[in-house]
Amino acid sequence: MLKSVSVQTKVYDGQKPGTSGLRKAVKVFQQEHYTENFVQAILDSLGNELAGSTLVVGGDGRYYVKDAVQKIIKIAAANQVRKLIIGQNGILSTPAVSTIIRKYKTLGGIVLTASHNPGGPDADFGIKFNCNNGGPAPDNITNKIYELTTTLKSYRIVPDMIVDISKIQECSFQVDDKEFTVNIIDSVDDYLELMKNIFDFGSIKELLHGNNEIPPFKVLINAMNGVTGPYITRIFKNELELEDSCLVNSTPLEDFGGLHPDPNLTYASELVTAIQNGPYDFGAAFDGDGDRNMIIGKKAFFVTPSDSLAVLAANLQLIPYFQKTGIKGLARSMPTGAAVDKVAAKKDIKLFEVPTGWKYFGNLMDAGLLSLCGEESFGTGSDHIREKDGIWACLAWLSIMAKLGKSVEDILIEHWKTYGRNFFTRYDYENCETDSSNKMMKELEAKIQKPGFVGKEFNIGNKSYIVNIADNYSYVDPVDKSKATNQGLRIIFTDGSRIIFRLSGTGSSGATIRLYIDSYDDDVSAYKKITQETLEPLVKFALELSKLAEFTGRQEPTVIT
Ligand code: VG1
Ligand code: CO
Repeated sequence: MLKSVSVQTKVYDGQKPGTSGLRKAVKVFQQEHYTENFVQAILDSLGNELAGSTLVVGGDGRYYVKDAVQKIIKIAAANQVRKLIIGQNGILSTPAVSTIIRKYKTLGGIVLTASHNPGGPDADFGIKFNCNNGGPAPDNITNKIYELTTTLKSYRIVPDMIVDISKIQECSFQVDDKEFTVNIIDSVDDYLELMKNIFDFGSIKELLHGNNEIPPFKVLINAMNGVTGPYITRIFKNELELEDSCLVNSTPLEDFGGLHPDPNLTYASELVTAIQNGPYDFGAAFDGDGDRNMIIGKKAFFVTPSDSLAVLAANLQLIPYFQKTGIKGLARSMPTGAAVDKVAAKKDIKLFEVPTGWKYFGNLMDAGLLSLCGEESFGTGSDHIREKDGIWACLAWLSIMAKLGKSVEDILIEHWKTYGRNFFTRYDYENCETDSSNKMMKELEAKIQKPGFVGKEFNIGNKSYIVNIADNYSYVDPVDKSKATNQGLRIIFTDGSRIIFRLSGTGSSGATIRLYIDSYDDDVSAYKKITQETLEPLVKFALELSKLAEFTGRQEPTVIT
């Protein structure tokens, strides 16, 4: 029989989860007791429900995942958890964790990932807790976890427990007279089963391989050395019978092969170049933990995530899952381009706007109000789980294309002709100095909230804009009435154009300033326009108004999407 012991610890400051879990440098997590403290706080936050519970554990395969899994096994065993379900080698994509929590009705899950942040001994790690609905813990729970970390005096652990997580197996132990079970499962099985229930794999297969009348549809899929490797291999190679050469970077690596596993035009340039120069009709890339996606068409025609959401919304009825469930509602995060709003209005579907972060969609889905949602940050998903889901988005696009029989570009152009076009861009200024970034935001907030700012007219480019709303965005959840404040500075003009400034909540050091611009154009020739040219005057105005260069010393953004 194994025995648990209590270990004295000291409080670490700053264990406050951000937009999506606690993210810090690996070196920070490797400090003595640091990871243990946070895991103990997660378990303590579950109160009476913890004893006898089942939890899911898995991560994106980055450096330190395996160490963290072993620590979690030891701590969970000592805290009367009855069972852990763990992905083989610690591998589970974020959407797979959500799937497994829901399928086996567990109390929740611990996700080991820093998502799109680089991995390796000198890069980032992260820990996130998901609740029994399969979704990221909401603010009241992450606040509770944080509170617990500030007073923690000790944690419980079973020092002698070791489980071989490389083998699919179920093993049971006696710990302090109670049974404790660890079930190491195949990382892909449950997720694959869900995808097969949602989509018509037969029609996707026909699209990909062609038939007597249509040529094969050539795709290139890039896992960016992240967790989606085994998933795309099973789905696209084994099930849909694509050749090996259609899948790139499909082995999860602890340092993502040095890549920044963030699927956008800057960091997924390898995919963009390959599609630009190759015979491909379609390309997709995913982030480290598999919840983000980028979709591009022939010659690397780029689909902005805001447009991707709108196109999926307009064509959702072509996917078997939604034929069964109906379309209950649509939603986007506040900074996301408002293209989906036009679809909702035309189809008379309810639309919700929530703060940045997937955790804000969960309540709406649980209440049966929401079917499809997305974020401008390359996140798209539906109520099949409670996380955004990169591979799901790719399969959704392929399903729609199989039915419509059109190219990505033609689908977009037709969409813009029907609904008008929202031009959207995001400028990221990564790793700025924290104090000066905060100061910039504070000053900007004061400026836009001065009496007279609303109603003011500005000549920007060759257009005149009148400020309609200027505020610091806050949100009241329509289901449980919880409030989220300080979610970004908004300047909204009477024509619907929007300028938004936010500080990122996922960085591991310094501050990242995000500037989002969204502007609607219903001119029939809007489809011919170029986004960056179109939005340049609004960008320039936003930078001058905020004095960003003055505060941060940055002339250029790190990333433009
Ligand atoms: C970013 C994105 C946000 C996303 C979050 C987590 O947050 O803007 O839309 O939900 O990352 O995505 P922030 O606070 O840095 O802007 V992931 O793929 O890290 O789970
Ligand atoms: Co992610």
